[in-house]
Amino acid sequence: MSDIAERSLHTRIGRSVEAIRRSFVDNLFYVTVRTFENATALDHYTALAYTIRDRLLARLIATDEQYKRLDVKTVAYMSAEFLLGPHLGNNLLNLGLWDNVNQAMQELGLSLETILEAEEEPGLGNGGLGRLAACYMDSLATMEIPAIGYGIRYEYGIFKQSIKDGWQVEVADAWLRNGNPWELPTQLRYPVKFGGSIEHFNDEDSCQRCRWLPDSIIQGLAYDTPILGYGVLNVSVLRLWKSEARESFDLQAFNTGDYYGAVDKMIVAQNISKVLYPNDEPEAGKVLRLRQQYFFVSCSLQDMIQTTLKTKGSLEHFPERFVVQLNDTHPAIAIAEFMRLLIDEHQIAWTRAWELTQKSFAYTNHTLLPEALETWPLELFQRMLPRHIDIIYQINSRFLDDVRIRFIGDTDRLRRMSLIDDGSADGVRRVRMANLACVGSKSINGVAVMHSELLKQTVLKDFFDMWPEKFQNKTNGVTPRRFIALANPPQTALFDEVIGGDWLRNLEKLCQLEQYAEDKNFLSRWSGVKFTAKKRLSNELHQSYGITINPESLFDVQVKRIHEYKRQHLNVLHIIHLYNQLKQQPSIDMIPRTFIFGGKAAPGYYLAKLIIKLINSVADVINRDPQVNKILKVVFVPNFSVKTGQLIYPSADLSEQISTAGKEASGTGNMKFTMNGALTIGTLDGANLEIREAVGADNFFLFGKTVEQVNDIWKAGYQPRTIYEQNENLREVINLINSGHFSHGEGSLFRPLMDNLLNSDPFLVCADFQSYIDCQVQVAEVYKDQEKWSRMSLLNVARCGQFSSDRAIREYNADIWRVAPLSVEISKS
Ligand code: NBG
Repeated sequence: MSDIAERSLHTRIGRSVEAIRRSFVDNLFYVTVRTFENATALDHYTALAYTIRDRLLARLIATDEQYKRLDVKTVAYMSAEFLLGPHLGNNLLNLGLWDNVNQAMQELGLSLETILEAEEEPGLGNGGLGRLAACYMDSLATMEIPAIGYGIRYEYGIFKQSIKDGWQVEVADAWLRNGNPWELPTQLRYPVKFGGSIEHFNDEDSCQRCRWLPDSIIQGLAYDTPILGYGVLNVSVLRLWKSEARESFDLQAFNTGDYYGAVDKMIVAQNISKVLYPNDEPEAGKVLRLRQQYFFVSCSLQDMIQTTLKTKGSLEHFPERFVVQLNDTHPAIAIAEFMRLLIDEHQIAWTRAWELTQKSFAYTNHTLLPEALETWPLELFQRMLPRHIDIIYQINSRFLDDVRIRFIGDTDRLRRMSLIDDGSADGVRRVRMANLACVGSKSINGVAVMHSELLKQTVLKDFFDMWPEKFQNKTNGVTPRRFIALANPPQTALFDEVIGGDWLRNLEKLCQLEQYAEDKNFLSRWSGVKFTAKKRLSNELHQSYGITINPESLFDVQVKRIHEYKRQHLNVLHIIHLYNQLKQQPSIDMIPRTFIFGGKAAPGYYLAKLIIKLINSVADVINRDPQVNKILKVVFVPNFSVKTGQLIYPSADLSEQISTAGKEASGTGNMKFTMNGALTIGTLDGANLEIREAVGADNFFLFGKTVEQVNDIWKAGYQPRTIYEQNENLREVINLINSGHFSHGEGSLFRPLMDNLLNSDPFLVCADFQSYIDCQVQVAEVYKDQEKWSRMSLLNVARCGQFSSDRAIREYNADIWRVAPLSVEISKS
């Protein structure tokens, strides 16, 4: 090999500091077209991203080649959301290149930290559901389970939140504006049809067939993002679809001279993958959302079918080649689309097609809130997907025959289980996506023990009666690579030192930390780790927003989507209660606390936005008041995201998990906090239950009504106003808000929220108020004893191993997917 060739090879893949440095400088010039002197932080980021991308390609290719050669069964994780967070740091970690890159940047006089900061994060999800999908992709690769993620390449992700005058303001998230080094464009394209009509006909063998005559056809183009495993060579692919007009778009329009008509159609096609919908809002007429769902599902299934035909020769073997996990009902239309593809396009008979479907799909439910269960107006569905509604009717008719046989004479059950809501409530007939998912799947799971139990007792009870064997629990997990190693380097270094190397892949090994629970020396190092994280956040907040907080104070943190059921307003009521105490008794012995909030409200969710305004208004008054602001501080960190999460989780002393019992399916933030040594104040809801069991009741601050008590309260006829009248603390807090104290005298501003609490209080804020503030008193008591707090914190971490997404993925694989792991190898030659 010539010198030059050897060097170029080296700069592409070499792992040495020198190779990385050279490669970076090359990329800075040849990719971003900047001289070293003129380059910005973004240019540095881009150059480094390409440098790192080059170094992962060999693994990607090797994985692809080995999976293909051995024709392995593959998990297809279908999700409308993947909330990935920044890639660069994660890829450095997983490639084991962190130290060398850090040094290479230092030698160039650059800071790796500043470069990492410059990455735009792909916000292709709303919250926990999308982040879970990202954690699962990470664990699938790390566990060496062949997998592909399928989703949508939204041009605009979840909106960016800024705060103006205390209110949330939404700004479009043009995350692709500066390009995206991590995605590899492919040539994979599939057509997707919409609208029109269907036609039944007999084929040459006199078989009844159906033909779909769509009125438009668009095209999906695949972009692949490599997802690296940690400590292994396996790389999974996240395949996201972008919608396009077909190249030959609407020739007819051209021929008749309607150029602008054709252009309009092209724009309609491109719009499908344009923007992620924020959730937590009423469905009302989101035609585009149904289009998005069908679009990505259709592309993904066509892709899997093509692969199966290529490798197995026949779709009879589809269930041996793929198992499709439906992440909530957003991709549930896949059941009908798979049937259509098998029957209409691959001439498989109905009965066989249905068997193949039921063997291939599995469904995860993520919510108990009835209003969040997806349904689509039948009329809309029919107009957009005429063939699918026909198939759904047929599935339904056969299914209801089975129900009739099982439950003779139970007509109400038939009505409840039907895939079609007959519109008896509001006159609008609807397609029930959860029912479709249940009927077409071999397994149905909830995301925490309690959630899975409640599913069986409530929203999916009828399906449980019918098929108890389909129901499972798979408690959520989160990846410790991102949420410990990347988020909290000092903690990682300490664990490396005392447990040794591979705890990040075997999180249960954290149990070895228990032996230090009585070791004062260690406990003080442990508090030191926490203090470092608190200082880091304090500095960051100071730099970015000019806010000063005291790292010695208790960091009391609630970061998650803003929603009434998550009860950020309960937290605020407690803050005002402390404020009242301080105002009334300035010399009271109160531990200093910094309350940190973060989270986005759905743009159309008025009360959630009013909660944000309330937090900021209370912050404004408290933070300015010299009588209290040495003790209390309130901060709303704008634009909560994966990136800000990585900064905030490690800094928390106290994790607020205070949803009304029975409302939070699992929660995953709760796990991220626990892994970083925060103690939880929480209700018996979602995975809090399992966290409390794991870490020990003594190391968890429990409060609030249980699910049973919540049900009893509603049965007995809940009267929040009576609680208000009887509870002086609550009355003082609510009266102060209503007096306009936090709104420049404008007492009406928070009325809608306060009236809601007093008149209906759908999430039992009043009922849990006293229990919550009592529990907060205990928190403060324990915090006074720093050593005790530190011990409890250490025990939380030592016992949180089961909340790694690796454990979750292992369980999914053992009980649902049954895919054989395969270690990818790269020959040294
Ligand atoms: C959310 C739940 C959370 C859960 C995540 C991931 C939806 C529909 N559901 O409790 O609210 O942790 O899913 O399972 O976003």
